[in-house]
Amino acid sequence: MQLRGVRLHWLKLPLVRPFTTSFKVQTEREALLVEVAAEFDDGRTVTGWGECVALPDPSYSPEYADSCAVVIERFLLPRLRGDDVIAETVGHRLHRVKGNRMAKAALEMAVLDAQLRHAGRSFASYAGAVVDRVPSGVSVGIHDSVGELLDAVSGYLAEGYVRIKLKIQPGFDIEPVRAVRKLIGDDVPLQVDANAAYTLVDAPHLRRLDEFGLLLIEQPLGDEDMRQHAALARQMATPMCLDESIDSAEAAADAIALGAAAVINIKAGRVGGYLEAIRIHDIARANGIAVWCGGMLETGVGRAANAALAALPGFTLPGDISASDRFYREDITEPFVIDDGHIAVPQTPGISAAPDPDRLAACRVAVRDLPLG
Ligand code: OSB
Ligand code: MG
Repeated sequence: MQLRGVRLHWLKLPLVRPFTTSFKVQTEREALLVEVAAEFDDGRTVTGWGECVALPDPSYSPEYADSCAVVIERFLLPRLRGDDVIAETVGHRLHRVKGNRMAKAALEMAVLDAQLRHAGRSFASYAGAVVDRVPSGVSVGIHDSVGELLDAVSGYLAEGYVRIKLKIQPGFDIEPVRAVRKLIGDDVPLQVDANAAYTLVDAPHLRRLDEFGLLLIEQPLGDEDMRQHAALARQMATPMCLDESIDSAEAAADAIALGAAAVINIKAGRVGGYLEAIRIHDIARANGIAVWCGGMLETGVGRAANAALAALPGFTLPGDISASDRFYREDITEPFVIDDGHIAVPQTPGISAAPDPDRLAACRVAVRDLPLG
């Protein structure tokens, strides 16, 4: 294919309620979408969509939405000139640009979307999905009081979510987890995510989480602290799961070899794209390491892709793939709904769900057509 047009859309969607993590309070999602027009050898031009998962500031990752926009325009697009662009070689063509994986992922996703739409093939079929619906977990933010947290968790359980993930931070950890475990009983899968808020000196404190029968503890230590995570894993019974630390298949292989990860949270954006995400799935599966699909408050555009990725056989734990209304009163695509604790795997051609033009226009705060050179 040949890229004939690339357009960036900056959107703002209000959240149904604030989402607080150890690093930030979010009250709205500032989303960045990549739209490509791809012309194929048969003369057909097909539109593809990608969602960039970067946040508006470098609080979760070094990348942020505007850095991604600049990198896409200045450094990535010039490497995708010519008529021989295919999704499977985008990663290779962009390899000399270091890092910037969220920017790369968004562009590769848009190219792959166009390619699959042109071929009339769903991403689920392309990637090797083995189920047509995936269990739906919910990520619950930090609350001002344990009482408010319990109300939130009760509400999500009533909606059918099959797994609860609690955000924790120093000062909001042992007692909230104890209270939630007591509320939900021993049978509901429960896990925690610290978003890198602790250090290894907190090991004795974090060990107190072992009594709650958690599925896993996600990224307690810093992004670069692979060896420290391995040390902490040896001191805890709760399985160690990495998120921020895993930015590539190589990092996943290292984490597994080091004993730093018994479980991996896979986010395609964080690792440079859905194709790298599949490679991490394959490495983990070959090593008997469980993976699950993380989320970044995606709009329906990216949520569609996550639901299909999570249908691969190694995704043996429920993902952060909630219904659209977990975050948005109105999504920009057909909303994803929770049915009997599950989200349906999209079977339509492409990897993304295309945004509704009216919703796109209503949520858009900026748009830019990028020069193709
Ligand atoms: O650490 O998994 C995380 C959201 C933004 C940034 C980081 C994380 C999260 C979540 C939300 O936990 C997951 C979701 O989209 O449901
Ligand atoms: Mg996380």
